[in-house]
Amino acid sequence: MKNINTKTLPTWCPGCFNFQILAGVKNFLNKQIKNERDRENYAIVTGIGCASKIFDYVNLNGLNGLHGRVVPTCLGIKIGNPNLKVLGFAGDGDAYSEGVEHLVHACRYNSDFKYIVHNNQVFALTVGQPTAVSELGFVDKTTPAGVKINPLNPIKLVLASGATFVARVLADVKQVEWVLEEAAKHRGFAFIEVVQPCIIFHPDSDYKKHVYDLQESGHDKTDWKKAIERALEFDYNKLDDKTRIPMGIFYQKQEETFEEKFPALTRLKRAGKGWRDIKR
Ligand SMILES: Cc1ncc(C[n+]2csc(CCOP(=O)(O)OP(=O)(O)O)c2C)c(N)n1
Repeated sequence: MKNINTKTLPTWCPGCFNFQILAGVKNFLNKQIKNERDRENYAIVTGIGCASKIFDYVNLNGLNGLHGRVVPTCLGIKIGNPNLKVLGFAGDGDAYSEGVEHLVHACRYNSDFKYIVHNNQVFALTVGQPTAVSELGFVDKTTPAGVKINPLNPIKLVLASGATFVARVLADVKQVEWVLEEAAKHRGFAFIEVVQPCIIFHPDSDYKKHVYDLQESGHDKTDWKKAIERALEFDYNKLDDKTRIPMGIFYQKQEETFEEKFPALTRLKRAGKGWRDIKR
């Protein structure tokens, strides 16, 4: 992992599930990156928040940008050099509250980058305000009477918006590594939600007891209507005895990518170059 590590010590809380995500990401990159050239082919983009600190712990070129703006930054990089393999990371506040409009269009555009959302159902770095996916009744100092608005269902949203790869996994090293490998094989936009309970501001509500594996259950990931049905099984509200949370790949379809729609980008792709390498 020499190439992938940085010298920066993580400032996440001891025991934070972000460490599992980081380890999964590093395992994935370690298999993909064999030399300096491979490393140069990757770019990392993050927003702001605990999740986004991953930027400092992975030795890749990239941009630690603005809160809520991971998606347009990834798209900008792809337009600048469609050959780069771009990984975007955001918290749920970043992805679903501040930057949700970009997510809708990323699904429509189908640009070939991978978007990983660490969903802890809370604005963690700013110490616990509810996000768009906090459950009804969630209480914090800013919301003492509890959340009164139903949470957004991101899986339903991205499916409805035309995403071509939709997955949800737990913040577990092996699951993160697996889903990144599957997403890497996909040509086009990949939406990956990682359920990552915040041990301080939104503690683990026993997700592990409620999950089941979509692929083991025989789910047909090419069937969009079935994917929607599975998405509706969990509404991000409080878990009860009957709650079952599907995990794995909900949907996958190969479609023309954003880059393939524009001849100039296709030419760059064929030439293995970015704009800055082209003499004008
Ligand atoms: C435009 C903008 N709005 C608000 C903030 C303040 N802010 C910084 S981190 C953060 C919370 C991030 O929460 P989330 O994206 O869910 O990530 P987490 O910390 O939970 O991993 C907020 C609201 C900011 N930096 N910029």
